[in-house]
Amino acid sequence: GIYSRQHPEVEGLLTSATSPIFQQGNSGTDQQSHLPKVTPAACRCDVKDRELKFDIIPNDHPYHNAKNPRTVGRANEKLASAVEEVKKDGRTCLVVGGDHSLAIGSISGHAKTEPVIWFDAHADINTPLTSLSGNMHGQPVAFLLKELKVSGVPGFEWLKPCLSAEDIVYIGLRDVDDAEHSLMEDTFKASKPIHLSFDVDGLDPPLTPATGTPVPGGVTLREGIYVAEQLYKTGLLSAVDTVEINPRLGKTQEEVDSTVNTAVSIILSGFGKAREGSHSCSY
Ligand code: 6HN
Ligand code: MN
Ligand code: MN
Ligand code: MN
Repeated sequence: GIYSRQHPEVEGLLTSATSPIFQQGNSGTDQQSHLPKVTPAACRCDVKDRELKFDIIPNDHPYHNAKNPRTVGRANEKLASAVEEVKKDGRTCLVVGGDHSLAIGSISGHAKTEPVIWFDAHADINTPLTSLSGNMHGQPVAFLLKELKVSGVPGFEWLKPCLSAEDIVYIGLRDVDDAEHSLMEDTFKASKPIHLSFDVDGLDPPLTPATGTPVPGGVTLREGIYVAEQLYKTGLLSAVDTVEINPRLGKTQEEVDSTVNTAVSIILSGFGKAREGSHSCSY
């Protein structure tokens, strides 16, 4: 049965209840946390709780466009050691936080950190020089990347960037600043040819009814097209499979047509069809 496997031992680090600096947007307000407690019964895991407390450093003046650098930097230093301890213990580490700037400490403390899946509407790759908001939650990826060489930020003397651009996969991006876009184009220069093996059953079943092993809860057409468009834009897409399209399994002509049309739209996007209209430059 699905419960027969070993359930992980988890250590939960709660960073936000008493840590205003890790609340959404480093607002500095002292709200109470309403986060539910992770209980062993809820997930059948052996859960060990730990709460981290952080100091607010007075007179924490901005460093270029990085707000509260010393407070955020030292809090992350503490978080990094805590995560390191959890991993030394062989447990799975769950950090429950507020502000995404905590990823600097969490990812650095987790020594084996590649690959990182950054699931976010935002790229969080602003540097203290490019950020328009000054918010640290828009900058953690830049602090972590070796390529971007962010240095000299007070509070972050301890930090050694531990990620390479090839170690990060972004999912969900839909609000990227202009400066972030340029940073990403310069940084994420993939160099190897890419092979896309696209099984249409990765999409949500109503999109491709004429396929053999549909599974509910798939990717939307918009998301699928986006993936294909982005791969095209890398200029490195050198082979594409589109598979599991089986017209014989369509119950009506309409089901066959919609399956084929979906596959065709994915293929077209992978080969350069842009929804905003085709033009000569790729951006
Ligand atoms: N997040 N790009 C914007 C900024 O302020 O740098 C938004 C960042 C959002 C950060 O995902 O928590
Ligand atoms: Mn945030
Ligand atoms: Mn984020
Ligand atoms: Mn975000």
